[in-house]
Amino acid sequence: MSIDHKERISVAAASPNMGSYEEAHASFDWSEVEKQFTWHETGKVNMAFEAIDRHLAEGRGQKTALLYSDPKRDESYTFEQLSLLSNRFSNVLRKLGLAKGERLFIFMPRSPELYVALLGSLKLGVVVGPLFEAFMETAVKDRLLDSTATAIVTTPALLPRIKRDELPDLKHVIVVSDEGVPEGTISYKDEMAAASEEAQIEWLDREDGLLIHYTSGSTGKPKGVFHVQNAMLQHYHTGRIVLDLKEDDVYWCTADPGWVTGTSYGIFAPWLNGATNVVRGGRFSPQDWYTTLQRYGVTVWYSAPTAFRMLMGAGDDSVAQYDLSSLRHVLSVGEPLNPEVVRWGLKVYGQRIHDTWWMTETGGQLICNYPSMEIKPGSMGRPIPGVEAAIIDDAGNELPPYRMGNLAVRTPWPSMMRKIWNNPAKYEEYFRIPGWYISGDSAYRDEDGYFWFQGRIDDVINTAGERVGPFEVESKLVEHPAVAEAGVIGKPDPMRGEIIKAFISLREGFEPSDELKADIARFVKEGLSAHASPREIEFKDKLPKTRSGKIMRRVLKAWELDLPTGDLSTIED
Ligand code: 6R9
Repeated sequence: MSIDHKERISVAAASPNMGSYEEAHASFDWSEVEKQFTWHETGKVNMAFEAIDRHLAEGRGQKTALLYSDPKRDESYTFEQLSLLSNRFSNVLRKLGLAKGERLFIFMPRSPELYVALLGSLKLGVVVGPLFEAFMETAVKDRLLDSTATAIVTTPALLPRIKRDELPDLKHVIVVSDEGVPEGTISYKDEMAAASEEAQIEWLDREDGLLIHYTSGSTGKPKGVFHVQNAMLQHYHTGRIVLDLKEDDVYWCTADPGWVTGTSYGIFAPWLNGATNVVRGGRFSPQDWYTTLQRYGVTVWYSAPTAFRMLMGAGDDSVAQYDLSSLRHVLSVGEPLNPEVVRWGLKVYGQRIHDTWWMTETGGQLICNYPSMEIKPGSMGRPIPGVEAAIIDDAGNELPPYRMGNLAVRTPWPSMMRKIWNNPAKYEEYFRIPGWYISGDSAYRDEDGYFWFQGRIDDVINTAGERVGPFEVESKLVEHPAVAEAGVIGKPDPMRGEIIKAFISLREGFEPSDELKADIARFVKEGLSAHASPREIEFKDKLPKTRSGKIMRRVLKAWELDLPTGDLSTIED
């Protein structure tokens, strides 16, 4: 059985920060969360201060804030050290003449300098645009041009991808390097050495800018999703009740800051809650990740379905060699979490994997599974206290349980995007039904208020009059012993409207064959339903994925139908 609405994974014995879900909802008030921050008294705020400097005054200055390692470096930083380093960086920018509201991009692989530069920029009220290191020339140019960025922090290896003569607004190129830096660029190392450790923090309004995260749409150029300081309410609150962070936690979010998960939950949520934050650079491998978990004694681990599926594919033996007994809370985001993965996590880690749903546009988690809640494998959980979600039709009517429709969220919530840079029309589209944010995801709700993701609205398949979510077919497919990953699309068909086509990558040790295709199709037919069984199967070595690990179904569809693929800047390879 792939999705079983009756299946429950009960609550583990522990004392989570949030007790009963129902009680937390009934008594919730955002104004209580606000009391955590300085603006409560002063009316002014600064994310970098709240995430880092505040801990110095509260006796956590000597506590480890950042545990950084990659195959070449191995370092640790206290909250005080991060405070002083980010002070220095804010002075570097001040000297260059940068001011509140200007856009600075960070284009480099994970390193302590990335985090220092980000925090230092925020101290000055500069709006940060994080970029994946994998971006090529055009992707970098599009984003810098659209946002008229004036500064960028990068490394010598990535420098050639910044076409300065095509970027009239870009004045400052700061290069992080142990060696000298090219003429016309600014040396991070030299400027940091010369800068003072004391800095003037720019006190901001709650609606002042924080980040601009570019995210790709299916058509057109990427959208600059603009977030403000006020988002810290959501980051702090969800860090407490969803990540369940406590004073002694060693927390590891595996996401890169180029993806919103790597900022909201790789930087802000853990540090606003005073946790020790692990950052591991370099490439993914099961051995490397398990070593990281073991070595630091990670207690709370936030990752993505694509990673869990790869770890599952590496086999249970690869887990057994490590001592992962420090783990007490595991979470996932980015794609639907297949029930099979949840069951596997319970078996090999002895942990429930908690799915969380949210988007770049929402700035923070909205629908989640909590430590205090029963998990229904395949469901993304229930709205966080302070947020209302619903399934509505295109006219805005709420739909009854188990009816598939638009996943919508009641506006506003603290970390909601405040604009799409340069594109007010695009922004308005999300709010076309009064009172609601329309996510673009399709889902249904059950009688207990749990939400079940089906696919992006555009991905839902209509075959012989039945609406089929690609996720339930993919979840069945990955239960087949030969299947590593699966992406399912609807392919136009004169008879049936659409037929289901599955793209499949195989696990180690399996070879493509017609017999295997037939066996997989039969497996879905017998385990799920005849109409959901793929009529076509194509084997691929790899499926197209985004940098954040999402299977790009629109690309599969474009390949299949010979259509333009749209923006590919976030594709993995
Ligand atoms: C944080 C992030 C957003 C889209 C979202 C949905 C998919 C994210 C999910 C999930 C099913 C989950 N998504 N979490 N689908 N279950 N728990 O991922 O932001 O990169 O903007 O993507 O990702 O389709 O609309 P972003």
